[in-house]
Amino acid sequence: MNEFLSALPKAELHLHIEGTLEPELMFILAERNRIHLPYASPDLLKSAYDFHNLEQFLDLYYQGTSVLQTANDFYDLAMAYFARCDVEHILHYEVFFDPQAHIRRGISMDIIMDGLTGAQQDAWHHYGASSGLIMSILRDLPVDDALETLKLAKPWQHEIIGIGLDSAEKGNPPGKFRTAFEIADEYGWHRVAHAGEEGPAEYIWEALNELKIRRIDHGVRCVEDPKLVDYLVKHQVPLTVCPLSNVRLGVFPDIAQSNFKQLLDLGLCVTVNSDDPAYFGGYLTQNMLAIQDAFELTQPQWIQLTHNSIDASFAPAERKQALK
Ligand code: ES4
Ligand code: ZN
Repeated sequence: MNEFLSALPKAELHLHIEGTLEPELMFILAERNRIHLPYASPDLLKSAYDFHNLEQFLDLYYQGTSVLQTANDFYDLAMAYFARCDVEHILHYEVFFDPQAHIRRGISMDIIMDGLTGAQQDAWHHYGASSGLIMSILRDLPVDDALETLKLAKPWQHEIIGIGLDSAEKGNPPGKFRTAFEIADEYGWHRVAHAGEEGPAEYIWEALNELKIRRIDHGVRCVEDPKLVDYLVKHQVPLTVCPLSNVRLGVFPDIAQSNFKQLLDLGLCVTVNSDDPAYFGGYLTQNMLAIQDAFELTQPQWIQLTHNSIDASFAPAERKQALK
């Protein structure tokens, strides 16, 4: 089964590029940019990853971004993940990036986009992998900050495929960003949002109704509202579920006690993803293996799950066909 899962052609739809920053690369970039890290080695840094919920994790995650200074840094960050995808037979990826986390440190949109789009082009040429960039809005910052970021992204309108909504969910309901999502719609972007990770099922409704999203990131708390489950099943709204993330952030005590199997059995359009693999203990295949350990799915179920990811992607129809 391990070999079967490794060899399956895969797509990944919920991945924060800043969350792929491995301690080793963080040290290399820190040295290159003469930035002091308060740890003596990558191993000591990793052992300081002591978080138990989303807020604690996000503090470390934003701290880690300080080493990303030049377009070359963003290129190296993305290329390390893309190379990893090649090894794992991940042939299509839709990657979140958090411009606000960089702009507030004085890094321009051009630096970020030059690096990321350069890596995308090379991934296509070297690995034959297709990809898209989803600009994610930090929901714990003011709406005006989001609107300003959208203005800065306008020159890159055609290099970006979608808008997302991430960061601290509780107390930051999706509806607050309605205008931002309307502008993204005018840019021709797809719309997704983190909802129902730590926040209630109500936030999923709000993201669907007010932000007009097409795909829900996480969404695992949908089971708390049977009417919502009915709606999601009926319309086959995809959920980008991140099993190891959910355990590391305390959404579930462990994979076996997560509701992954329940979501599948309810007939929801589930996809498996890695979220922030450098922090949560595994890339996509590792997430699939963890699910397999806990729930012993069949090969047809896994084929269905990988097809769900391909179908739920924003790749053109011909590309989806080629991926299956
Ligand atoms: C995130 Cl797991 C998660 N949730 C919300 N925002 C995020 N940003 C990066 N990882
Ligand atoms: Zn996420």
